[in-house]
Amino acid sequence: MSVMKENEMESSEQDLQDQPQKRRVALMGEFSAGKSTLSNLLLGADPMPTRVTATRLPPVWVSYGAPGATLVGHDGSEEDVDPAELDQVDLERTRMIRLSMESDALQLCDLIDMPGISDPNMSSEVWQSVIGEADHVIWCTHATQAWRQSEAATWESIREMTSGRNILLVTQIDKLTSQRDRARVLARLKKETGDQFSGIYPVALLDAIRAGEDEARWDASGAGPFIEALIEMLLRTGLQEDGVAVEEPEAEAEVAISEPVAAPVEEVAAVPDEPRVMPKRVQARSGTARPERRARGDAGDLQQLERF
Ligand SMILES: Nc1nc2c(ncn2[C@@H]2O[C@H](COP(=O)(O)OP(=O)(O)O)[C@@H](O)[C@H]2O)c(=O)[nH]1
Ligand SMILES: [Mg+2]
Repeated sequence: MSVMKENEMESSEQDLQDQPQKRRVALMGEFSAGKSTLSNLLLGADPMPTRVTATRLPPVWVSYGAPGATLVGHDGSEEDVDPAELDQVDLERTRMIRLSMESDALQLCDLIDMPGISDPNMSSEVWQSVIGEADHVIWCTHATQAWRQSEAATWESIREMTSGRNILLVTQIDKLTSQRDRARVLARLKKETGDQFSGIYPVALLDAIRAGEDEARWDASGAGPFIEALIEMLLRTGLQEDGVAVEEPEAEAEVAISEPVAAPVEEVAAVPDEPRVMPKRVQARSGTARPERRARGDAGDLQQLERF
């Protein structure tokens, strides 16, 4: 079930090569909301080749390719670096770090892990220069202090720059231990953000990463509905000839809001009545081998999630 047949892999790669440009997804939010943890979940590994202890990093732009690291300066200069030295990145000079790795998710999109929005040690110019290049934003808001004033204000200032389809991820939902609190936070977020996001998804990212083969834990993490929505978002967006993402009309105007994931263990204990296939990593996969190029937005047919 988990291994892609070789011909499917080739056909899937061909589809992806046909795409003029991959979508670029920026992960944004306050410091410590869970952006880097989310990137680990999506990539199936930490994109930082070594343990980088620096807490202040410029935007980290991760693309598909042989493992490597490059520093991009504000002056446009590019310098390949030893990944082990990313710790010593000079924030004054470096506009972003570009990393490449061979992760399935990166066959679908590039990921940009952005610095925290209100980090007093980092000028917002550092990330503002990069956000304009993103097509979509996954905004990570910490469940216990969700959608602070600073988040609402920053989002207001940048959302026009995105393609219009963005996701609000309510991270660290495991820290709200009652179902009632979870429902309350989600209701407030829905009210305060209106139609500014395509969907609002509560997730426990560490649980999702640690779920392993534990299906109940994976389901309880809330990661499944979020990843499905993300893939749908990526496949739905068309590109104009100039490479600018345009939105195809939405089927439903409603903002998707996933159910608050079940709180603590006793509620999770029920055996899910679902097939033994769960999304674990984002994976490009073709349904049937067809020589001609597939229509965009043909999400269910073109890609599906599969757990390794
Ligand atoms: N309990 C819990 N902790 C989390 C979750 N996601 C991230 N964390 C922890 O929160 C801290 C900040 O996460 P990080 O991804 O570094 O945040 P970033 O600053 O937004 O990149 C780390 O210690 C993570 O392990 C979660 O869903 N639940
Ligand atoms: Mg981080």
